[in-house]
Amino acid sequence: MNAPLRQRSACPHDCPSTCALEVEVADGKIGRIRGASGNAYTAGVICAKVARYAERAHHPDRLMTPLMRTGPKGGTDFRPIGWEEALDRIAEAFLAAEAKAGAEAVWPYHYAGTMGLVQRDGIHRLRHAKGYSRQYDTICTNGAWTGYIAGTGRLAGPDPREMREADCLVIWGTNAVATQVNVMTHAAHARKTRGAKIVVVDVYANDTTKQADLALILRPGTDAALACAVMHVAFRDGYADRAYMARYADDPAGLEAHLATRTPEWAAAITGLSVEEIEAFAKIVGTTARTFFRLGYGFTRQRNGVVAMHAAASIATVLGVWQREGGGAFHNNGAIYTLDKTMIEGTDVVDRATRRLDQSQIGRILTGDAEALQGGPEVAAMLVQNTNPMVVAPEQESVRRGFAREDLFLAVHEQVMTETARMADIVLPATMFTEHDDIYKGGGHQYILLGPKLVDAPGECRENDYVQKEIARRVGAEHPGFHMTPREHIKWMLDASGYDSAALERDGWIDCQPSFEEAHYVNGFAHADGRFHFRPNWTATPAPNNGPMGPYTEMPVFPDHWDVIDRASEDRPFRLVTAPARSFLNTTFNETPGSQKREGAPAVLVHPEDAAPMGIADGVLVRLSNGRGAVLVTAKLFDGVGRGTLVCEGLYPNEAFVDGKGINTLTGADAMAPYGGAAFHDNSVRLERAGADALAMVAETA
Ligand SMILES: Nc1nc2c(c(=O)[nH]1)N[C@H]1C(S)=C(S)[C@@H](COP(=O)(O)OP(=O)(O)OC[C@H]3O[C@@H](n4cnc5c(=O)[nH]c(N)nc54)[C@H](O)[C@@H]3O)O[C@H]1N2
Ligand SMILES: Nc1nc2c(c(=O)[nH]1)N[C@H]1C(S)=C(S)[C@@H](COP(=O)(O)OP(=O)(O)OC[C@H]3O[C@@H](n4cnc5c(=O)[nH]c(N)nc54)[C@H](O)[C@@H]3O)O[C@H]1N2
Ligand code: SF4
Ligand SMILES: [Mo]
Repeated sequence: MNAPLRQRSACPHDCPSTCALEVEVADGKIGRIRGASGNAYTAGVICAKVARYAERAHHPDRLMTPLMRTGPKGGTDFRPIGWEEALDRIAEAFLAAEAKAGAEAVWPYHYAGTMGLVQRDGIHRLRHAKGYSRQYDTICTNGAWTGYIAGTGRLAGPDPREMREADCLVIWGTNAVATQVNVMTHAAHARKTRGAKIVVVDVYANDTTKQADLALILRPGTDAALACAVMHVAFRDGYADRAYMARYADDPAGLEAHLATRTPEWAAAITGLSVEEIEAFAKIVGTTARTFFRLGYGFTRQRNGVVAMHAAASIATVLGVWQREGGGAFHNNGAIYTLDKTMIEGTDVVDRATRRLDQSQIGRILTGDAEALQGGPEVAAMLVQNTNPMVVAPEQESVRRGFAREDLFLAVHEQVMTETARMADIVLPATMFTEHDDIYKGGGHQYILLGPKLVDAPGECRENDYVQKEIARRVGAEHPGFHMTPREHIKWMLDASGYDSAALERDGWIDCQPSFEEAHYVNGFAHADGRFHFRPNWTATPAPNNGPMGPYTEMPVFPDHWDVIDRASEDRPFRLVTAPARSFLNTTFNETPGSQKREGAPAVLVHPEDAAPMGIADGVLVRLSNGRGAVLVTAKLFDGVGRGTLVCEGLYPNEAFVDGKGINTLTGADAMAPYGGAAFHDNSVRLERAGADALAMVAETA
């Protein structure tokens, strides 16, 4: 074997860190992967699951040839077919669906299995060129982005590398150790070099709270109450920067008056925190000039999550910390790149009158819900790339029924045989990131990165771009973008957007960090009036929108506890959070031995004092249920969850559960106000010991 070469790449996965990588390559195969030390955000550190990527790339169960289903949907009976036949069959089904009910009967469905702009977003070109149904992306970012933009006017903030220069870092609603490890690299640096304090706000003790000087474990969906109390104390105790607000905020006097009754006592009753904890938090952030709020997604996956994000970001404005290096509130840098995606996405041929179906409501859509279908035809044919909705989408009972429809034609392009692929009529084998060319941009940092093809694809695996183009050719979709290679797409986009494509080839990344003044809103916030909005015009937020939707007319005027969460009740006394697992990335890595070993079997964390009166011991099988369905899972007693809170980490395969029903059986697809989004961590449930029938089922499978 030849000595491995270290090649530059970028992590393709759906993670705010978008790490710059060095990949060992020898004899046409990838080996160990490391973080690029020359990249100032990655700083040589990556997560364990990607470090051992070779496990995934060389997995014996990787899909290697196109397959056609020969047995019932959801089963394991498939036979290999050639690419030509597979693509012909897909095109035939798409043309038939179009002939029968119009192009909107075809719904290309995708998400972020790869975040590469060419391989992920090229599916839009096919969609727009044909007038197929559009997709409204609601499964992940909507709530968080809308809440942040409502305040600042723009999805961008202080240079995330400034976390190193902070004296207090507030990690709010993100389990960064698990979901974006690089935040912790910079936090640890600030602690070591400056003695920075780390505060973590979450609903249970996890690997990130372990790193905290102050860990605030609150009730799910109550973050805005905490934020209000912190701002109340800031006004009360003189931490509020009135001069800053006079220059940079819309209505500080109105906010102060509104907060008069939002005392720590008031917030303690809502959040379950003690008054002392709230006072201590307010004092730390109020007396530390360089306080950096790193706001995550987790706390926005609540029905009031948009309001919570806006409330948390508002603290930075009340304190005036935006002005300083190492200060401000950061969530995501999506707005800094302004890339021209005309050729990749075919944005020049999009017809905005074409319906835009809500990604999270795929269950309702596939089961014929008229409202979800927006009055249009039934979905009759789909191409799925980069996503595993049979596990990740809410309201699984209807998702399963929808995918089981005999009259639905489904093509799934995948790297492994997911539960979604098993529902397909045609399965196509996909390349992994080291096997194709692509370009990436960081959400949690400020780089554009190149991920070049490093090795040949195994078997007959082909890239997304190929599938998009070959279907396009067969269904008569026209666009110049179909005649460009991925490399040509990358160059065209960079040239059209004013970036130096040669520099990207040479250096592997481009640092796109805006100036300090712009990133810290020194010349004003991004709203027309140049001010941070404490009282947002919720339905004018420049977020991508289908809306407004959800109970948006009832949104509070100022930051407040908005009680629209799925409240605990006598019938459903527990609040279930479906937090991420450290060694899976959504369902990606479900199949790799290293991740399987670390995560074991699904379990629900229950506070011992909640469990005891119900006779629930550690390791017993319990039943979680609500109006949407029921899940059987093992209880794990843990005093790091609050009373009344349950946490089920991870997106395990459904089949990892005793009766094959995964955690998203319990989550809802109703749209969060004002622009939609799925509230994955916002579920009231009933908890009980599993009945005799369930235990018999376990005995049978044992
Ligand atoms: N290892 C790993 N990494 C991942 C992922 C993964 O599944 N596994 N997923 C990737 C994806 S797609 C995304 S979008 C990001 C998301 O990454 P994050 O921004 O970290 O968001 P979440 O993973 O949804 O949840 C983070 C934390 O929010 C907490 N939380 C839930 N409800 C509340 C609440 O009401 N208040 C507060 N304060 N906290 C709450 C959860 O307990 C959890 O610890 O991570 C990415 N990275
Ligand atoms: N209960 C609960 N559910 C959740 C969440 C939660 O916190 N709790 N989080 C939600 C969030 S934030 C998100 S973003 C969604 C994510 O949900 P998904 O986007 O469905 O994420 P994955 O499950 O990782 O599935 C991605 C799939 O893409 C495939 N893939 C990767 N690269 C390529 C490629 O180049 N080509 C092709 N064709 N396929 C590829 C992978 O093999 C994998 O099966 O899940 C959501 N679901
Ligand atoms: S931390 Fe995130 S971006 Fe970095 S290697 Fe792991 S999954 Fe990829
Ligand atoms: Mo996500």
